[in-house]
Amino acid sequence: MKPGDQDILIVTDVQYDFLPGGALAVPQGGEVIDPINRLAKAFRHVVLTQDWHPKGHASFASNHPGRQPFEMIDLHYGPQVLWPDHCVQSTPGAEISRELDIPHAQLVIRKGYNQDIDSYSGFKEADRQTQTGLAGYLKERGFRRVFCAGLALDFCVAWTALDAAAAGFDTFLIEDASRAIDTNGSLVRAQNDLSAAGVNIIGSAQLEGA
Ligand code: VGL
Ligand code: ZN
Repeated sequence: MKPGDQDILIVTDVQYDFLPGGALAVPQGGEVIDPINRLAKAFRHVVLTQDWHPKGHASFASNHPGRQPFEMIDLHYGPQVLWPDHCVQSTPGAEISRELDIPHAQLVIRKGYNQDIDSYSGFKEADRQTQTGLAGYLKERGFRRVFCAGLALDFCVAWTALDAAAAGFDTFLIEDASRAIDTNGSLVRAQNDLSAAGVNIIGSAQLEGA
């Protein structure tokens, strides 16, 4: 496949808190940077997402007395994994890695900024109602195919890909340019959901120029 003008690469959450030493470090998370930099050169069109929570966000275990990170809780919109505090607005951990070499990225979509709603997906928040506006942006610009990579494969990359497919885009997840958290079966669940939704799992070698 050769990326063209109707194709967009969405690079998800390559932020210090998800990288080695970060508050919610994804195992081998740093290994996505080289493949993503290579991929990005093959795409004329790239957007980035940035997890961007207010202090005391509803998804933080620290906000729920007696609860621990990686436990489940019920929030007003349904079940929610509790996380260590991460990607707090304007903190160093929320910064996008300076090792990403994508000067031509066209948009950074911030998500998870509503105090009471998490947002794994770059398209729709965890209440499954609130839109970020990304689908409208991509449609208005005439994109047809969406290619997803980044952190974490089983949360923000998977949910972004699932919502891209649901919004009608032909959707691809680039496996070697993504890494998973894999907590309580989340990776297998994500893989099942992705295949049920018709998301194509590919390797970056299948993309010409990457
Ligand atoms: C993410 C958990 C919480 C992600 C973000 O980027 O996959 N995971 N917030
Ligand atoms: Zn988050």
